[in-house]
Amino acid sequence: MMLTRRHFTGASGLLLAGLGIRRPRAEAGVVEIRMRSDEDGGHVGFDPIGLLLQPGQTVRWRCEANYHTTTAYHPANGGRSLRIPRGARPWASDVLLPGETFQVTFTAEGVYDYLCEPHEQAGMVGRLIVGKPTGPGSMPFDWFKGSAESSDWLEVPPGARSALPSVADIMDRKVVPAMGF
Ligand SMILES: [Cu+2]
Repeated sequence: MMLTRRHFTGASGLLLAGLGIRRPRAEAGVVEIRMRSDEDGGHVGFDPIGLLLQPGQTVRWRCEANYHTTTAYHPANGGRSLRIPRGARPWASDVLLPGETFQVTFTAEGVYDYLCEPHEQAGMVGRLIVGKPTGPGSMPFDWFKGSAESSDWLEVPPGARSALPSVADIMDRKVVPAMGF
């Protein structure tokens, strides 16, 4: 998995807008997920919230408003429970401000659940499926209970659980847009 941190693209976007050139949404093989917020920050989310990818594709998260992170559910990220494929490298962006991006290239097949640190409790979470819907992310939220190695892992909070689209919904629709924007 390849990580690229904090690209600031606001200036080039303004420059291109000034020249009357429309910047392409993303290059081939790169899929964008918008990190959204309404004006008062009362409603936030990843858009799309659910996405089916092929191995080798890159996701680029782009902060559009407010401030956000993209952070994998993984013990390395604050002791959270493992909800990405075993052996896949966990990611955790810094806080991204409007115009900033963070990208990850996905190779291992399976389900990847992730969150926004400031807004996890508010239900700002997302689910990616790379190829086949397998691995810890495809299992119930309490799958790790009863094992010694995972006794101190944190469960996904209720507000985040209820916000995540189902695996079946993502496999069926391929792109699940955020609601309410
Ligand atoms: Cu957020």
